[in-house]
Amino acid sequence: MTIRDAEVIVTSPDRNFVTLKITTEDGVTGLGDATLNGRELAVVAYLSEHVVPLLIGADEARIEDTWQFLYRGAYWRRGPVTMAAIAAVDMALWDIKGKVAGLPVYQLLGGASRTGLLAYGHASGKELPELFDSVRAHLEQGYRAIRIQTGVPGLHAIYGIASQSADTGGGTARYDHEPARRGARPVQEDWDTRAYLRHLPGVFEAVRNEFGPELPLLHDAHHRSTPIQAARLGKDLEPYDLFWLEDCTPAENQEALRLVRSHTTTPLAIGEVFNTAWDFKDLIRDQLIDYVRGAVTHMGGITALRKTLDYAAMYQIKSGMHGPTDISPVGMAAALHLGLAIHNFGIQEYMKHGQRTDEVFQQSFTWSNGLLHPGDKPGLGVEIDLEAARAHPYERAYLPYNRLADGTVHDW
Ligand code: CS2
Ligand code: MG
Repeated sequence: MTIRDAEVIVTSPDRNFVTLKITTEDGVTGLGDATLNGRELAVVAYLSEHVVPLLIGADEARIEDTWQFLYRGAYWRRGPVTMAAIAAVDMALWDIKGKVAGLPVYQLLGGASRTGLLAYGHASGKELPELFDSVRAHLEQGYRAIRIQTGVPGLHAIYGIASQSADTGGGTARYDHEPARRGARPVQEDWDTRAYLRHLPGVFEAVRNEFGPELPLLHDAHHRSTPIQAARLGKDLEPYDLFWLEDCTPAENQEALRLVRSHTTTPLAIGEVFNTAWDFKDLIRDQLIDYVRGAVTHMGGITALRKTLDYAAMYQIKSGMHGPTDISPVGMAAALHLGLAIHNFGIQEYMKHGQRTDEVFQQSFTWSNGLLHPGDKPGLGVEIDLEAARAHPYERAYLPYNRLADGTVHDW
């Protein structure tokens, strides 16, 4: 068979999503997620101008060869835009291969290695009472692991916390769908690492005192500390036995993790902003991390992330696939199929999409008793309602950015 058509679909139910729909000459369709939060139209252009024309007439069964052609044939390699575009093609071809075989993708990847996937949710609160309520709400929803994010005294709007703010009319911006306070121009948030480092250990002591020592707790430091600050944070959090400390320091400089690692035994998760195995190579080889945070959508697809995770498995490093709501239901489904099949699965991030998103994307995954499962529909198990998608046109929405008290731009 060959590819007859490839359509790039942009829709914005609860937020912007970019979806690639490939159709074979026999009418078999496959979906791929190409969503790059805040830079969606760059991927749309890359797909529309430089990928879709090359797919028409290609053999959809040749997934590896197509991946290598799109990666090496472009000459210019790597980067979030290129790899999200390749990821969408890869996911769509796996979706098609599963439908043609009559098997869910995880069966094509070697079958299930577990009954379900441990998931973690995002508890947040500006202060402890609100945070505790959020933890309880997530426990009631069945989460067996919970990420803890709080406000910081003296700071007005920071990542991970729904915030009262003028630009949301004074109402509390909804965090539960993704980083709040997004607009057609990047919204400025504030940051003070020393205040954060002073405050956070006390938050985890209070959470442990309230919820006990067993509950797996995670925290996302979101790239904001220097290596030595990250080392101090990891050390200060050791008494609270975190499941992981995420993005403790910007990791383009992979050497930085060597310094952090030398000071703390707190498990480290890195890589949601990475897009190829090469970004992870030294971190894995030198065992500087414990979890690979790569997302199928950003890492070039199932084919590429599987290879990265197989390499990580040699060092007993596990998956911790990125799964906020800016990973579409298609990208999430791909993560669940891959996570079910690999041996070194660690944990899956799971922020529930909104109702409008669920109306656009018909999904077949299950979430019960704290575990996710991709379902057994052939392929990825997700379909898109084009009419519903068209009812939610794209709207420009950038992620916030940070400035320090002296006005210096800082990692968000
Ligand atoms: C966060 C993300 O979920 C996480 O771990 O780092 O919400 C991140 O802020 C967004 O995906 C950025 O688009
Ligand atoms: Mg993160």
